[in-house]
Amino acid sequence: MLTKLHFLSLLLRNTNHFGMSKIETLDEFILKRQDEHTDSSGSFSRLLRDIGIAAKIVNREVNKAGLVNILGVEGSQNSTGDEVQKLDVFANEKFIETLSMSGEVCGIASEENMEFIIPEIPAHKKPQYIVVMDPLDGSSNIDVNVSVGTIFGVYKRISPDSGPVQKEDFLQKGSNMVAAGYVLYGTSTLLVYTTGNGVNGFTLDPSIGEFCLSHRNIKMPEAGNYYSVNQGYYLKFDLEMRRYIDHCSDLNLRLRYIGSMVSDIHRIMFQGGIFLYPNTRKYPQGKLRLLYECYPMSFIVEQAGGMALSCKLERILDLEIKKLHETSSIVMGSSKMVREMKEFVEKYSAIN
Ligand code: AHM
Ligand code: MG
Repeated sequence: MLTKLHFLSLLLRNTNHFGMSKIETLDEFILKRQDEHTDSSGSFSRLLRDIGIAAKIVNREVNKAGLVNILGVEGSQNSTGDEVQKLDVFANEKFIETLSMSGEVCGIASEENMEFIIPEIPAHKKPQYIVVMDPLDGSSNIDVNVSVGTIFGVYKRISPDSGPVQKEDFLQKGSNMVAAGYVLYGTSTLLVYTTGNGVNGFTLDPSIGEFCLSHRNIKMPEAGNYYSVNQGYYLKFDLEMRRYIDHCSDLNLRLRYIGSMVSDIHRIMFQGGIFLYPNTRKYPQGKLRLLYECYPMSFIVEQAGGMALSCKLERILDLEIKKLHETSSIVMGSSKMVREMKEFVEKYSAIN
């Protein structure tokens, strides 16, 4: 018979009496973390849970996209001039809708909207959280059934909560983020997030419709065999970046470039490597958006033990931001490799 003590010890080991691991869902994980903070109001936990719900809705749509003919270009252009596809619009709407209804968010900024959004807030609530997001990253992959992702970051507002949020609430450095995460809609759907205390990953189990803890305390290898860059732009990169890319090739590193930052970084999170989106002639300030892409992904990468710098060798999380849709060059990934890239840039910029 299962004694009380035996039962407790199994519980502590997170296994059942058949010796199988107990599944820990995202909601359970969030609640457990919340219980560790006695002063917590639960607002942040509810916000994270709602992000999980929106991700499940988008996942459902991503999976059936081919069937319902939702694929294809909608015809409009997003704020940075890229073509907007139907699934981008859908994902954007679902995230905004879910976050707005949660009552835990006082402002949302999305890569798909020129301006930030102020949700309607129930009279009895004074939410403190701001969410910034790229609802569907890597949208050029949608039509061909290749992985896409969602990126999100969470800030606390800094303006007085007696009135609506202000632009300054959004234009905070990445180092002020209180949480960041991504969802990868790939062969499996994964939600990976950090609140500044390590990184954890949850895989969606479609049979029960829950994100289940699958990757506890993710640590990125210090180095790896992969580099990820759009090599097609090689001639448009600065000399020092070209030299570093030559070096990666000399080392016989494997080039992998999916064209979805979430997917490319996800590989590096587990297998180690380096991801680069340098400034080019077309994008002299880089292409990737600081607020929606670079800050959140850098926060996650640093929390996993990696590094994230601009091509001017500044720490991404310390960069000042002046516009919602500001872009930056970025190099991120395994710490040894990013440090080595830094040495290359220092060496070759000294020569010029
Ligand atoms: P998106 O958010 O509009 O999809 O664009 C961002 C994507 C990144 O995921 C990816 O790293 C990059 O753009 C790919 O750009 P390129 O096709 O210029 O290599
Ligand atoms: Mg993007």
